[in-house]
Order: sequence, then C-alpha cells, then structure tokens
Amino acid sequence: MGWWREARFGMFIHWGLYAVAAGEWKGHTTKGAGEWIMHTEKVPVSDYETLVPQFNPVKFDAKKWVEIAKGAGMKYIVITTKHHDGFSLYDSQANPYNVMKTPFHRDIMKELSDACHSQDVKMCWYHSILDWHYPSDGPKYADYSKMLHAQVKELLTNYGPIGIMWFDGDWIPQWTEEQGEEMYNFCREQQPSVIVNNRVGKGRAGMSGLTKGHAAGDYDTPEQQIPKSALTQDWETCMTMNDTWGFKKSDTHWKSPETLIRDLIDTASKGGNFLLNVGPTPEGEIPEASIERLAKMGEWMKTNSEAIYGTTAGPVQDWKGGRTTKKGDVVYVHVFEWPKDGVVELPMKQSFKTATLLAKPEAEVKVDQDGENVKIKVPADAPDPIASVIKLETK
Ligand code: FHN
Repeated sequence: MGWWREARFGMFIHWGLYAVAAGEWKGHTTKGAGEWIMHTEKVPVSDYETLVPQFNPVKFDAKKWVEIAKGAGMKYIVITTKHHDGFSLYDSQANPYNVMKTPFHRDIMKELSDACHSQDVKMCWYHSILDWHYPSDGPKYADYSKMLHAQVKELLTNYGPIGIMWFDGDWIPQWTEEQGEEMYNFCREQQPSVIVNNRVGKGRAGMSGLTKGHAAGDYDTPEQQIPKSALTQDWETCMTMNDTWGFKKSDTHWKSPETLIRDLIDTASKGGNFLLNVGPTPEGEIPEASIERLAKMGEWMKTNSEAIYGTTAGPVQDWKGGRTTKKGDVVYVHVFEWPKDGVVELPMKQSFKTATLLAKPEAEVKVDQDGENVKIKVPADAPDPIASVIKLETK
C-alpha cells in the first residue's frame, strides 16, 4: 500500500456509451446520474445498443487527460473499463460488447495506460460486477462469472502494471463474499502487487463504505462523504465534482474550488485518500468546468503538496480553525479561518521549535506552548484564502 498511502489524491473517470446519452433519453432529462440512464429510463438493451454506432469521441487525447490529472497533483487514475451497462472501453476478447465495435475503433485503455506509464501516473481499473447487458442471474450466472474473470485477466495482463482493481456493483445478491475472496486472490495471481478495493466482495455492505468485520479488499470506499473521524484501516473517499459520475449535460451543479481543496485536506487530515471524479463528454473531452477546478487544486498543491502526500491523520481532530496532517515529527496546520488576533491556537501539549508558512517561507512566524495549547503568531493576512499551511517542526 506504500505508493497508495503516499499518493493521497487520484482521479476517477466515468466514461462510456452513457456519455453519448449525456443524461437525456428521447428528449427527457434523466433524474439519476448519467451513467445510470439505461436503468433509470428503463431502456431495453437493444435500444441502448443504438448508442454503439454513435460513440466516436474524436477529441479523446489520453496524454492531455493524464497531464490534467498530474497538473492537479493527482498521482493515480481509476477509469471505468466497464460500468454497469456492460460496455467495455478496451479491445476485449472476453466481452465482444466493446469500443472496437464503434466508429472510434481504438483501444482507449491501451492509449490511457501508455500515457499514464509515460507520465509516472498509476493506471487503475474500475470494473463493475453488476452487468445489465449480460444478465448475471439464474443459470447463466456461471457463464457470466467466467466472462468476468476473463475480463479481469485481460485487464491485468495486457496493459502493463496496474495500481488498483476498483470493483463496484458488488451489491447484487448473486455475488457473495466467498466469490469476492476468490476474485481478490485471482487479481493478486495476475499481478501480485495490485491493490484491490473492498467492493470486490461484500466489504461495504451494511455501512456507508466502511468494512464491517472481515471482508476481502485492501481498503474501504466511502462514497460522496468524508467519514466524521479518522479510521483505523486504509480508506478512500470517492466524490463527484457536480452530482453525476457519468457525463450529464444538464448537471451544472459544480462544487467550488474552495470546497474541493478543503475536501482533499479534510480527507488527508483523517488519513484517507481522495478520488475525485470527472465525466468526459461524448467528444472525448474532460468538461471545462472540471478542468478549471482541477487547475485551481493544482495551484494549491504546487505550494502545499508536502502537507498532503505521504501524510497520516493529524494530531488535532475536530479543530474549528481548519485541519492538521502529520508526517513523522512534522505537523502541518491547514488554516481555513485566519485568526483576526494574529494567533493560531491549537489544543496540543507538544512543543515545536519552528513554524514556517509554506506559501511564504520568508515570513517571520513564532511558535509557543502555554502548557495546554500551541500558539502560533502569524502575519495579519492569510497567504491563501482557501487554506494556508503552517509547517511545525520539533527540531
Ligand atoms: O452505481 C455506481 C455509480 O454509478 C458510481 O460508479 C459509483 C462510484 O463509486 N459507484 C456505484 C454506486 O455506489
């Protein structure tokens, strides 16, 4: 888990036939998320398949997508190789319902994995156990499970080193914890160092993304929420930037850059990873609104990434002034509300020798300890209105 704990920040990509629908079906805007349109609008398989000849994302540019992720400070990319609609974005022998049957006729996963490997970004695969195109119930289920294993084998054999197998659609009754354990081992047989999330089995059953008791998988996957407090096991929050995972043209409910940066800090302050989603357009572009927000996050990370990468949960939790993260003896104080009296106060008995503003290392910052609290005397103005980081060192 070393690289994963170091990374702290990744890009989720939900892309597939549903991007062509863009959240609309026969002139009606779907209520649910873009990638659920086949189910929400009760689209028969044969009707949904009419999207196949329309999938031609001529503006797709793997190198550009990876540059955007890297520019935001993201260290890994998790992309939907197959979502619940059953359509695969790569040249699959196991699943003929795939991108090679579209006018685009290119192996998107090959192009993206090559771009990731050349830019030192970890390539990771999302793969749905639930499959609306291949009815995975009743006697046919054994055949489906064979196809599922064959796809996982392709994905872990043909595209170089893969960081994570990110399973989803785990809730279907036909899929059991035992099958999850077997699939976990199967993945590790293909690539011994691949990380597998807790949706490979029934790990997230019963609680919002937290593993109850023992279940297969290397980390927990809370979704659209950041746990209230630090967890003991490894975990990653996945989140949308608006309200949909797959592209939906009507969804312009974008979170602000401030919210997104503070969500990243909040997640890291509790020892978790932040997997932030983009839903590319039918033309193959990451939406402009997403690019703008990722660029703002990248600006903040350029100055402050040492307070995120490789950190663990901070020593002060539930602090109203902001958050804390930790790296060995160093404590990073992420100040959200800059103090009017020029003193940042933290309920900590520990003493520190030096305090440095990451955004203004030349600024004079004094740190004292009054027995109960650390008191940091800071300049009148916050160097960064969203989050200003103070690095506290003991030596
Ligand atoms: O149903 C999916 C949903 O479409 C999306 O992929 C999210 C992302 O984690 N996972 C499932 C809902 O939990």
